[in-house]
Amino acid sequence: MSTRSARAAGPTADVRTTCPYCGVGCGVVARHEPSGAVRITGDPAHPANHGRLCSKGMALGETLGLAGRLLYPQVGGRRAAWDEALQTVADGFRRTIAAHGARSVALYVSGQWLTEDYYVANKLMKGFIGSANIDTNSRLCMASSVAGHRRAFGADVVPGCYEDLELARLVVCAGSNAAWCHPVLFQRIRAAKEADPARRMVVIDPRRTATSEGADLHLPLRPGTDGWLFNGLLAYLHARGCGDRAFVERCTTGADAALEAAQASAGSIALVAERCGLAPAAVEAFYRWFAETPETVTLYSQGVHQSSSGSDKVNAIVNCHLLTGRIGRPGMGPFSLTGQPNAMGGREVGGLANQLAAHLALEDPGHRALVQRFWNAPAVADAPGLKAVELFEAIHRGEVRAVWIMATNPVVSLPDADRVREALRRCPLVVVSDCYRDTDTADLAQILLPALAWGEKEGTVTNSERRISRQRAFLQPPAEARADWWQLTQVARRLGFAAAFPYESACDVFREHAALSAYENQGRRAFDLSGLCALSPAAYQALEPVQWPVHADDAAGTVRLYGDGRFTTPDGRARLVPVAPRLPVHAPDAAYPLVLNTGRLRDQWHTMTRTGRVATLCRHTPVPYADLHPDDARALRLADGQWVRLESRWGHVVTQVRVGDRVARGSVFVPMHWTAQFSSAGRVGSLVNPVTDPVSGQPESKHTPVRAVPLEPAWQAMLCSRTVLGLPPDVAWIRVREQGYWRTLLAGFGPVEDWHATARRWLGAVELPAATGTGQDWIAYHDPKAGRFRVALLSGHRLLAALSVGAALEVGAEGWWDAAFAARQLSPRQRARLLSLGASGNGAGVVDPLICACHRVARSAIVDAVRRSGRAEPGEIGRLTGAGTACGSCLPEIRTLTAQAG
Ligand SMILES: Nc1nc2c(c(=O)[nH]1)N[C@H]1C(S)=C(S)[C@@H](COP(=O)(O)OP(=O)(O)OC[C@H]3O[C@@H](n4cnc5c(=O)[nH]c(N)nc54)[C@H](O)[C@@H]3O)O[C@H]1N2
Ligand SMILES: Nc1nc2c(c(=O)[nH]1)N[C@H]1C(S)=C(S)[C@@H](COP(=O)(O)OP(=O)(O)OC[C@H]3O[C@@H](n4cnc5c(=O)[nH]c(N)nc54)[C@H](O)[C@@H]3O)O[C@H]1N2
Ligand code: SF4
Ligand SMILES: [Mo]
Repeated sequence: MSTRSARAAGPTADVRTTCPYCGVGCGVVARHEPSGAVRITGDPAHPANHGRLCSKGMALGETLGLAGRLLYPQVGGRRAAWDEALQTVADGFRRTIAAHGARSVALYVSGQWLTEDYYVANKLMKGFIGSANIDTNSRLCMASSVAGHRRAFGADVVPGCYEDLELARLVVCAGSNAAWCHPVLFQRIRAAKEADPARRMVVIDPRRTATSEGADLHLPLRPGTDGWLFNGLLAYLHARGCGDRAFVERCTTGADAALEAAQASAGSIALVAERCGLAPAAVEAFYRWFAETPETVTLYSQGVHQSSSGSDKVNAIVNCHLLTGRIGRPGMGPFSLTGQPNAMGGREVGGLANQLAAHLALEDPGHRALVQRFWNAPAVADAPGLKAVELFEAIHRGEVRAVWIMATNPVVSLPDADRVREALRRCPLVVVSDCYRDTDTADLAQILLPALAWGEKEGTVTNSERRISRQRAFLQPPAEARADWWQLTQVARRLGFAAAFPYESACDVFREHAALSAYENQGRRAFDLSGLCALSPAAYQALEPVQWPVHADDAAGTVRLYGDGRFTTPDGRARLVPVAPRLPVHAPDAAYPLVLNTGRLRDQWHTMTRTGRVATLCRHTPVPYADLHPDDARALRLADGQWVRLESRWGHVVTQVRVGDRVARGSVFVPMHWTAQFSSAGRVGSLVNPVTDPVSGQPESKHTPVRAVPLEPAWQAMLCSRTVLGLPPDVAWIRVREQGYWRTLLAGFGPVEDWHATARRWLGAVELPAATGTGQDWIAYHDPKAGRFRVALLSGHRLLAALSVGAALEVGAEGWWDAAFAARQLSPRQRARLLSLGASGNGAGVVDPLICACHRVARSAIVDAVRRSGRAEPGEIGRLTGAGTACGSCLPEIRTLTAQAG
């Protein structure tokens, strides 16, 4: 994929860098073409992806434009010079600290940061401001793994590597939809399975997903019951004599207590099956396969972490690997998949409120003294800071009075998100650093600081297998955007800490970070970059991907840890942790009978600030939906495509319904991505309960009781327009980005007296594209008997906007609007059909989804090809349509469509 750009940084040689999305950490090559375009391809030399990219990576070239970027600092809504903005931040923080103490200020940061940004923020807060009130969106993501790893291994270590997933003969995916969330890694697993079909995959997820579709066994367990399932496995393994007694005795502690807890809670398959809502035979098959397969890897992600017992679930999984000694050796081990590109790096610098830098422990006075000496800091925070959910509570109560939010969008992503929005409205000082101007969080900032984006910034990220890779710049910084580490350094200097913040480049920061990891280490701490302390700027620039620890005497890095049975606890033994499984805190009841589960879609990244700019990525799932089981839908009198209001005790969303058996009875799934920029009430975070895990502080984002209230709109409309149009507060709307225009679906609940006047008000605000005439030309069609009103606004022969209103939604034939908006001049035929949409419309509420983003093949075309070819086989569909022949992210969906036909 390529895009035009005149921002080449320096010579136009290929630049090797790393994808800014998921924790797979794929290598990317950016090439400036003579046309001025930047071509993005996978880096064949990168060990994570060997040249492959998924649909989001392939579309990176289309995210490089400057539309919507935040390009200048702003103070109080007006443009300001950097000096003024930085001084205002520093003064605000200084005044707040003087009046209310160091704990009245906070930083809230992000696993999408580079390690260098993160290091500087953490040092400023914990070493110089002297409070640990820095937390990160990793609290919503990886905190339960961090807690689980530290309890089991004594350090936050992922022992294995990606190759283990190819060597494994059994891959267990617990609470992970890797086919969509870690697509390139999933393709590596699939390829290994295709080469040897005897390899097995088990997927543990209450939902049917693209990951579960191709699995040998799918366990659709009752939400939140993983603790019973893995405790049951531990008890089973012990009862069958599958434990590795020598390993357990020599290398672990706590096995007896863990077994006792497992037997007490999940001593029989019948009990586990009952607790988890699974068929006993399915549980037995899973246990038997695990027992008989030494080369087993258990992958886990948010279905495990985002739970009020997330840390215990992690330890329940790790216990099974410790009992069998399956850890740190080829093809075996527990494997926590990291979400964000630098979720791992953020933990290395101690970005969480209860950590210290370089995997040192905040609660350990010796570690605090070490860091204080190394930083030459006045004091190092000696108490944990506020964890994300607590932090925004403290802002709401007025205890934290100044917050600087960087590279995250908490008004969307935190639970109880309406309260988070209210907290920021009340907060005396809100500073936001972001690359984009219009985000739900930036909307509430008094000070906005423009950050460099991917392709413009320099630094490092660490992926799920501990591999450190460089992100390199290949574009000129636009306007006044600056690196996040630079912004923090400047504020630190203005707060009087110039000597400790001398950095002039990302390389300066990285070397200090590496030196701290080596400082007084002598092999005691797993996180050790002593081999990278002395990199020259040129060597840093050329740094090849490498897995930590990187010891001074072995710069090649470390593929696996703990294979020798020595762990990073004081006694060198791993700990099995007794787990007493708990159900989610809020159970469904008569008032809120459904359980809300939330998560990701294949082609969107979180709050859509980047992927939401790419029309092809928006076409995979154009409209947010609530997935409901057909039985629940029937009982609630909800039909596919109907508008629904979901309500919880914390808030509500309005969305459309998708009926199907992807979810179990009693469950509803809503994607996490939609924001106030894309919908009137689509932020699912406003529904989510703010309950957290007592050990990790991670929120229970996968489990909130809700109810579904069908909405009966008085009218529905589709509005297409070249620019974003403002809409009145009393209508529900969802905005879809299309190529060159916006498509908005609307639902209204009161009568509209005069559609002509209303249409003029809504559509009249559309901005004319340059080089269009100034005259506006309205054409309208009204059929009061049928209740249908259509209007189009043209300038000359160019279409500016169109609206179709009626009792049902009318969206138009596939591709028709794309062609109409792309035309410099509408043909007479197009013009004539503008007002007869009904004749060509499909009448459905949902636009035909794009399954293959690379070759732009819609679902209907694939279904058609399946029907025509009579051969239910993805290769054949690829030959006929091209679908699935580029990045391959859509292959799981194509397999499902062919299987349905076959
Ligand atoms: N396309 C895309 N990819 C991404 C991201 C993105 O935004 N878009 N974000 C990245 C980030 S930051 C992260 S953290 C990862 C997340 O990657 P994943 O964790 O794989 O993604 P999710 O969709 O959040 O949740 C995974 C699954 O957990 C299931 N689940 C819910 N409750 C339970 C339960 O009680 N038990 C079990 N076993 N499963 C349950 C859900 O049904 C869901 O299918 O993805 C990364 N990759
Ligand atoms: N309901 C529900 N909520 C969830 C989850 C869930 O599964 N369900 N998952 C949780 C998880 S795992 C995660 S990781 C979070 C993610 O949630 P967020 O972190 O809030 O989501 P993003 O959209 O990734 O926000 C990143 C922001 O940083 C900006 N940005 C990107 N790069 C840079 C940069 O280099 N510098 C600066 N200054 N800004 C930058 C982007 O434009 C964007 O505004 O959501 C969590 N929330
Ligand atoms: S799998 Fe996709 S999103 Fe993840 S790093 Fe690779 S290309 Fe990027
Ligand atoms: Mo995440």
